[in-house]
Amino acid sequence: MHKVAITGTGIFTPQETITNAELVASYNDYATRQNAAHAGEIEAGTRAAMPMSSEEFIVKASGIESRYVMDKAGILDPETMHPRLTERADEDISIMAEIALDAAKKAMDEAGLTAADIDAVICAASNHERAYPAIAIEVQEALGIKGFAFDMNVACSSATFGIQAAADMIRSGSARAILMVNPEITSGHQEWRDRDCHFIFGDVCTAVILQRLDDATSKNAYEILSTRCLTEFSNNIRNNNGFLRRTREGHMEDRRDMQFRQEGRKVFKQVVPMVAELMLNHLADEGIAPKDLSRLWLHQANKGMNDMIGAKVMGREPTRDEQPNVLQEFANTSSAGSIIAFSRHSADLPAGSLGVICSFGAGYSAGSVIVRKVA
Ligand code: CO8
Repeated sequence: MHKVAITGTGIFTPQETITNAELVASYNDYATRQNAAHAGEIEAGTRAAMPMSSEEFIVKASGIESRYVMDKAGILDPETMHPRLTERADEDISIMAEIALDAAKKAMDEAGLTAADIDAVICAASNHERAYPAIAIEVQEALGIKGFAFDMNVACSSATFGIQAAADMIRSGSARAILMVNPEITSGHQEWRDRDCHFIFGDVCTAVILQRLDDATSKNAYEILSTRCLTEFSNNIRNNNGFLRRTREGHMEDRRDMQFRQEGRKVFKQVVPMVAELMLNHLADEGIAPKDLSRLWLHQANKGMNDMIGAKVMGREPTRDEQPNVLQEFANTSSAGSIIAFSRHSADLPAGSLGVICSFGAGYSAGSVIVRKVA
């Protein structure tokens, strides 16, 4: 069995941002127009008026202040309320592959690897822009990587599950080095017309290089000591869009259940203990005391969730340095969140430092990756 290390990470960040103030102004404009258009039904009591959103609520409930998006104009236009992305010809690179390439090149640079050094590509994300061919194979082709590639989806936990899949393959010898990318265009399956969730998500892409520890030359390498994944079925985060849509009466209409929806409060209450238990059991089984951890790179969904999970795992309130959040700037970027936190906040730790990358979300699903700084 070979030892495995994360030797490079990269982030693609879209150029446009939406602040809470801009988001709330657009949503409230949309809600006001809807209420005016349906004033008669609202007055007759056959339709509920759409409630207004507020910046204060968003920051207090989630900690999110801003988000990056692929198309600001379409999302903020009260006539559209979703991104408008230009259709591309089959011969042109797809948008998920394009942003994955940007992040991948940065990760490969940090690892000091070229395409010739990489044996496989995994595209792990919470949605894919088409059924087939796999986005990962398109990325593989564009980079000139030999070997194989595949897509996988475990919602917000896709990156940690992807790390486990890649680490297991490298450990057992079926690949020496693997590129894992997480292109998350959440704005495409987010429901921007629902005030309960319109503030939650942002777009980004992360990339991670994993390779044999023996081959690692990176100045920022982390050995993967152990990985653990967990799933438990729940309908509390759900999206019904899928390939059977046109087979079902009425499913081609503009339906609420074809975008992201959740029971946010239930998710909060059920996922926090599940994730804390997963991390604590994982650490105990590896003989690592929480007091020996230098950093937690947690999934970036909600500041309150992270505060609670961090306190349960560390046995005390972690400092901002021990548990860095990026959600105030990026919002929830699904699987990419914990990787952004790791990418931005891992170079400063000294050799020997221990930490955990952990993501969690729909499924339910949760993944825990214990790492130790090499160099
Ligand atoms: N402005 C003002 N008021 C609001 C707003 C708003 N925007 N939204 C809701 N309210 C109101 C509610 O209607 C409610 O009013 P009332 O008390 O009168 O009923 C009140 O505020 C309180 O609402 P909540 O109980 O919903 O508020 P919470 O404190 O629970 O906060 C959160 C809501 C922030 C959603 C919180 O519950 C949360 O973060 N939960 C965890 C969510 C989570 O982590 N989910 C994971 C989803 S990500 C994932 O798994 C990946 C899926 C795939 C990616 C999808 C990409 C699109």
